Amino acid sequence: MHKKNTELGFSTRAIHHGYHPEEHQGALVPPIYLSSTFTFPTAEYGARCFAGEEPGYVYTRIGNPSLSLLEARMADLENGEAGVAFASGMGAVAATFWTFLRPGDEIIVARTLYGCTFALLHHGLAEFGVRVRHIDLADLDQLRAAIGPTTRMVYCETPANPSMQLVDIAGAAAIVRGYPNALLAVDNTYCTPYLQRPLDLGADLVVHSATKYLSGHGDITAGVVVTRQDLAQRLRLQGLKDLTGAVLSPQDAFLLLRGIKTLALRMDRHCSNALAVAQYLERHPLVQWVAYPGLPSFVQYELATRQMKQPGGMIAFELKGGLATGTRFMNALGLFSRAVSLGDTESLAQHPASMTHSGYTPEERAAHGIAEGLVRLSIGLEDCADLLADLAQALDACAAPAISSPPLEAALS
Ligand code: 4LM
Repeated sequence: MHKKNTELGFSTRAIHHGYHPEEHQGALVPPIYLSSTFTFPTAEYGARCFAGEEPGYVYTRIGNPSLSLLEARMADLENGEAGVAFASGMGAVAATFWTFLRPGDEIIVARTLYGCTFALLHHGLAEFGVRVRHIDLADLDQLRAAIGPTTRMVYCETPANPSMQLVDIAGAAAIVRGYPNALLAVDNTYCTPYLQRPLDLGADLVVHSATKYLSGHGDITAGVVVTRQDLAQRLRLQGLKDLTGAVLSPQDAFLLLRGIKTLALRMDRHCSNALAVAQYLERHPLVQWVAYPGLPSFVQYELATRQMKQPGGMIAFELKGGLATGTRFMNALGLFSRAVSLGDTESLAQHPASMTHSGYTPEERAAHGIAEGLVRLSIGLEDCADLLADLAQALDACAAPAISSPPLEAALS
């Protein structure tokens, strides 16, 4: 490649970064290194590899060429120094926590988090002596008041799963920077680096469930962390190698690299479809509220416009009649699949309180901003008119006869 990477467009980097066909028999598409172990030309060379004095590959749990390419590409797309790949998003989250937190440390986390991240914090770390403190990170004054010398990490998702609440990453980073022992880690799963780059805004670590938009096709589980070289090395040699062992398979790294090539194209379509759906839902008489960062009615609309390139493909909303109506609505959907996960080509609908966030108690959900009747949509890549028609018929099916769905033509114009 002749230009510096930073002068190249996102898709060019997503397709080319770090791969040179001439080093691989001219193969246009990267080969998969299906080898768990690597041979050493001499015993001395092997010993130097183990001592970290030789860069060669040793064993796939520590490194593998298929994983290295994926890690380099993700680091490039996030404008970071180094990436570490994991077998799932939870593998990435767990390694991040176990590597950098010790008993007596404090982690400050946003009010709302993905259910298993919440469970790991409360049923895992808290029981090992880490102090877990939830605050409303949308209010940076709360962070200023809470952070202190024992704070080792500030952790958030933005937008949060499933409430859609945002955190001002640059604002949070400016506060965390005043505490040299503290790291700001941002779960960027909902956005991907195409829509938001937390490291550019001052975060120390970016965590991904690559199972979602990065893969894009719902056929693997994977996770990635991008950060500085020194932190990545600790993540790899402690969090990945020793503490979790959550290594991604080279075959799945191949699928993930393939998905990332079309990320920008897919995200554009996810976003345009989601905006049309959110606008349609907002006008529907059966809808109580809609949270989507692309709607001017979204409480953090100004922050969304500043921080995210586009508003993303995820929508949270609640119907009048709460959970009972929401359940009827979900059961009436035909084209949308009732399924957890997100970021796939297929549109998905799920009910966080009984599914992804059922690890919270009802009291915890109330305290953490997760309405019992909240329905979450992951808007896929289907034709928008078909998605709107499916939503309209499902809403009609659960509405009183006097309420009917607004016409679809306006939503499509
Ligand atoms: C879901 N989410 O919400 P793995 N971080 C975020 C997530 O949404 C998830 C993970 C990490 C859902 C899974 C069933 C913001 C997962 C964990 O599932 O371990 O790749 O990612 O529907």
